[in-house]
Amino acid sequence: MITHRIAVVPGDGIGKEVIPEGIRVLEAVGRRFDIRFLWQEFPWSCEAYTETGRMMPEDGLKQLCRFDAIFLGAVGFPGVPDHISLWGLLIPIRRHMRQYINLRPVQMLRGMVSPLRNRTPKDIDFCIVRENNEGEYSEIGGRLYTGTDAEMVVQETVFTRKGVDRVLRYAFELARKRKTKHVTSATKSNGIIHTMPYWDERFNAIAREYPDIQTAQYHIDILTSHFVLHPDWFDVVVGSNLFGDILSDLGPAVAGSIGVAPSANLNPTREYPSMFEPVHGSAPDIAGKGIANPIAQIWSGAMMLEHLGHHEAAQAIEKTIANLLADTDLRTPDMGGKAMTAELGAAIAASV
Ligand code: GGG
Repeated sequence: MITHRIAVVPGDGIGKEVIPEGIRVLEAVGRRFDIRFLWQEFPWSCEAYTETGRMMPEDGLKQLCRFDAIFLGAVGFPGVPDHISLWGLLIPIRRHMRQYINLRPVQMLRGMVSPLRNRTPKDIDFCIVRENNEGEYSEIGGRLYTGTDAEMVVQETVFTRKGVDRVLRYAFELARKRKTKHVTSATKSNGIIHTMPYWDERFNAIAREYPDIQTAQYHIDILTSHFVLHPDWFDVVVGSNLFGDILSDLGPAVAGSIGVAPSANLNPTREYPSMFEPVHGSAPDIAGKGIANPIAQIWSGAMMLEHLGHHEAAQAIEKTIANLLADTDLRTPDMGGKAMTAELGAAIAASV
């Protein structure tokens, strides 16, 4: 029996509703595969911010470093500005723990209904590799002449060679393990004059190290339309922090629901714990109703198991999700059904 210490941060909104289902399924698969979890929950959230003025305590990052992995729900709630909640919790964790890869699989599973006409599961199966530590998500910048007619604001994008090369290499290595062996780069080097031509330059340099991998490069504007019109063109898609974030909401929407989309914030060196969270946010509009789709959280749990070295257990969860969608009509409302969050979680836990 192997034991893993997992930090749990349910966060806000539906994060608090889907996390228990993720844990329920991981406990069930743990019983089958002899894996024990020691969960420790941290109530860091917008509610905590309202009470204490902080999303997490001053030593929060230090506390998290003691764990094997972090299992996170969602961050953000009306009443606390989104930049406060994100920069008070999610982004410091990603950066401090050097989780420089955000891996976001996009898959239309059998039984899912795409909003695109005539698309089937064989058409939509790709991975988005999002740069997760730098790029457009940067603290560099500021305001001048606040509150006057001369008010101005500057926000700097930061691309380092180390940061760009490592995410590109990760994408190419991932493509080597996949069927099509193809990497698409998201760029905007026609409009963004310094950082994006640099991204292209590094993409071309790294691509030369991988002659066995085919490549494509698209400006982000036309790439969004290709996602809708030709989702079957994609295998691995690599993008900067902002582009990767946008594409990884669009991809799952095209596949049928953002409610199933998982993600892994990975520290490939394993110097710090990695963090696993659904792509979706806290969804305040449906929070408290018990109808959120728990699949993204449960699938993120499978990605956590994979990272912790439990390939078979991870596969068991993924297969159970796939079978549930293919063989039953148990669906939460985002997928056109009437099932509750806990019903879906219980069904997956029971058959895993
Ligand atoms: N599941 C995590 C979450 O709450 N995501 C919402 C969000 O806006 N994230 C921003 C980001 O991933 O950069």
